[in-house]
Amino acid sequence: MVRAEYNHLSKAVSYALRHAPWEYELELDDEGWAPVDQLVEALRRESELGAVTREDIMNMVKTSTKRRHELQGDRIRALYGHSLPGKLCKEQAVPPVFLYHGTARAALAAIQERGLQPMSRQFVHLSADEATAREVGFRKGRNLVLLRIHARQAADSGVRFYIGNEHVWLTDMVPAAWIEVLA
Ligand code: HQG
Repeated sequence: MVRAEYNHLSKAVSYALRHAPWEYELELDDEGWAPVDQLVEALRRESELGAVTREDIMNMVKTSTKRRHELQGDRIRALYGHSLPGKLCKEQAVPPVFLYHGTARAALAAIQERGLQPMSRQFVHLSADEATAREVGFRKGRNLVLLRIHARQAADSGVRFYIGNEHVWLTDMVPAAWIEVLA
């Protein structure tokens, strides 16, 4: 597989590990891990990627800038983004003072009323910095709103936070009281 195909591979791996492991006959444990060999076999069988190898997966994970996946020994997992039923066990962590969330301005009124909700995913996704939050928000359209989350105060009041990767934090939900509209 050539490097130009890694983006396609990353999306296929994300789909299998975040959303539909059963389509690939993959068994995830309660932290979202699956055996790499099982994933390779399943991708060969089920996707249009052709002859995916273990080395392709390892190179894709190593060179990806978004760090969507983590490899450990013979296993692999998605670090965030899951929509599977049955919430994964994530390790709780103390968040920085502020985290950020970029989203469509059209969602603002509902967010101010109900807080940030996980919607179709297991967790609400927050960004460690404003630039990342902007990128995330732009996926929802050009008219974006940037929110600053008073994460440490929220944590002190009992909201649980978890690390996705160095750019992505996860939480169960963020009450409106901890959400500040920046721009
Ligand atoms: C919005 C990508 C109305 C929320 C990204 C968001 C990220 C509400 C949308 C990762 C709401 C859910 C996740 C409420 C939240 N009322 N709308 N009460 N509460 N929302 O895609 O955070 O490229 O599930 O603002 O980079 O946009 O796939 O979440 O707009 O890290 O690796 O509901 O996915 O990563 O949208 O993105 P999403 P997200 P990958």
